Amino acid sequence: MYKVKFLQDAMDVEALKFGKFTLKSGRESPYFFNMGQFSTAQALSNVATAYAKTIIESGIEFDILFGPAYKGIPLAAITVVKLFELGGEKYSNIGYSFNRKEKKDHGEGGSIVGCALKDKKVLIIDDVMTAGTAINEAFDIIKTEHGKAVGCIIALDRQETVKDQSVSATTSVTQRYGVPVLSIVSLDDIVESLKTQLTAEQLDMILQYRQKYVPK
Ligand code: OMP
Repeated sequence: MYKVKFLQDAMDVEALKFGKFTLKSGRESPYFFNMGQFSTAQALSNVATAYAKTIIESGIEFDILFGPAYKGIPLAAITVVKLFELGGEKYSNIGYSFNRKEKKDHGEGGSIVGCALKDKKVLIIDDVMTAGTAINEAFDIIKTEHGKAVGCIIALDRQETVKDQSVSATTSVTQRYGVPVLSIVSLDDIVESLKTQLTAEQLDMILQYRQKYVPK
């Protein structure tokens, strides 16, 4: 139910757009998901609810929710609060943290703001996974900080292959790091839930794109 609501909210705030977009990977996509469009109190509260419910349902055990800069920062902050509101006592001591893009050499110093990652079970939170480049950087940061990455949660799994590979980026992350990748929704969910709201041409472009980049 929260998946359908999340997708409807994404349409309402125009986070989910259809047209012609060039991705970080260089691919030309007929759709794009822009998390930055969730920018008002109610929209953010709904986003946090969808992330928190996905995490709670998974039962994954962790100490810290880590949001890589920049887009992961507000996501970690709002979701950790929502986890406590919805999940209660079990989540009361979950910490949050994020990295600075520029290392600070004065004041408290360091590159991590919030809970230190050392010896902690860390869940990474981010917006979208396409080729997995952004998430790989987050795993590197956690390793450098001597934390233990136990999984990732993203809003949208585009389910795409990484260059030259036969599996999706999310599967490849699971294989490489041995941890689960949770997502609120996937491209399949977009097609299923929104097909009646898309024009025949939009749907056709998305199905062609899925055929080309999403492994069976
Ligand atoms: P990868 O690093 O290739 O997994 O791409 C994920 C990043 O691409 C996200 O963190 C976004 O910065 C951006 N992105 C979106 O925000 N929405 C999309 O629908 C697609 C992308 C993208 O460029 O692939």
